[in-house]
Amino acid sequence: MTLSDDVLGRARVRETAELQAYYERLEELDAGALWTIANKIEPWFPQPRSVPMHWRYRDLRPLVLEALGLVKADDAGRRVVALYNPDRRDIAATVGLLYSGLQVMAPGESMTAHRHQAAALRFVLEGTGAWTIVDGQKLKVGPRDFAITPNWTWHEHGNDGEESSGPVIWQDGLDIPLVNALDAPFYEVHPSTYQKQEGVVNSSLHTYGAGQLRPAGGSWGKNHSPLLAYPWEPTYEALLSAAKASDGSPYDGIIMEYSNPLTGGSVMPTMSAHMQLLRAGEATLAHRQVGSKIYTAAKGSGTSVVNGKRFDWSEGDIFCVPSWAWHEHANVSRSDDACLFSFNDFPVMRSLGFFREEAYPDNDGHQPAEGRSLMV
Ligand code: GTQ
Repeated sequence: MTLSDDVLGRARVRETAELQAYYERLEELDAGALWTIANKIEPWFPQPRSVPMHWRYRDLRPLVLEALGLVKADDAGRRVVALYNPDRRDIAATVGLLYSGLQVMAPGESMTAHRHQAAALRFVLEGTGAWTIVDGQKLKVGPRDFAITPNWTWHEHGNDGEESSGPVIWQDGLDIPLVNALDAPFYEVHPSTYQKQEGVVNSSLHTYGAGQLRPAGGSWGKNHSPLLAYPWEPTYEALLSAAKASDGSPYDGIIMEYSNPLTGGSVMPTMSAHMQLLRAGEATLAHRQVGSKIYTAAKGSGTSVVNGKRFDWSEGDIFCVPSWAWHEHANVSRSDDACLFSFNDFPVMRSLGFFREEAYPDNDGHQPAEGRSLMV
């Protein structure tokens, strides 16, 4: 649908030599005529500079591992291969104002502690020895586990696996481009280089991991989830269990949001994450939302179509959906289920009143209640 700007209510001034001369005089005063740019800066709908992208794990993995021999952890700070949207390299964005990368740590390695205004999340792709200490609390995470590093919390990571257990590769997700766009970044290295570990390993999981039960009394008072790690097994079980009771969403299959157990809301104020189950043979309908999303194939393989671009993904692949882009997913396997992990900036959109969602319209431009698929 193309909307004409040649209407009352939009800027539609015809350029003349006289106006041109006037613009030049304004320019000298570091000013300008709004009507020359009004339609551009107030588009009818989102115009993301990010495009749908697909990064294949089999392409990236060898290069990520190669970094182990090329740079020392202490020199790199974080040994990460960042994923860039082509026109957004200048702000280090993977899509929209979200950043993602693949971090690699060899057995026995550990990184120094730091904190920053950007919030971070991790999704483990491979390796069994990964740990992170967040504000003194040590978490151990394994493949397909999800963990959060809320903004301004001290954090450091490592891999205490045996030589034989191999490197850890996990995916980082941060809101660095958002924080930078708002001119709000701060960064500190830890005064003692490393944190002192407090309490038992995985203490947040022991305390808040029961899901339907929460510690009685007490107060939390922080704007992020007190639960810092979300292991794969109960996540997958929750999806399988929900699938017994419901068909889920026509757009997403069985989809669960990782939530703050105290509020039911998103894990952090700027980013939320989901895990979804696509049953064997399941194909979803197309929809779109205001907000950017980064998907990771956590289990199995499938196909997604994002604004007409088709991505055939398998485990470890990452792809992105820019704001307001149509997208749908399919698990083409007849026998195996597939799971997609994703994270997004929807909490930002929701808290600012920007969030919208719509189903792909039918040929008459109607929004059919049951939706429609673009998959061919
Ligand atoms: O682990 O805190 O991929 O600060 C990029 C920047 C990870 C981290 C990244 C970071 C981190």
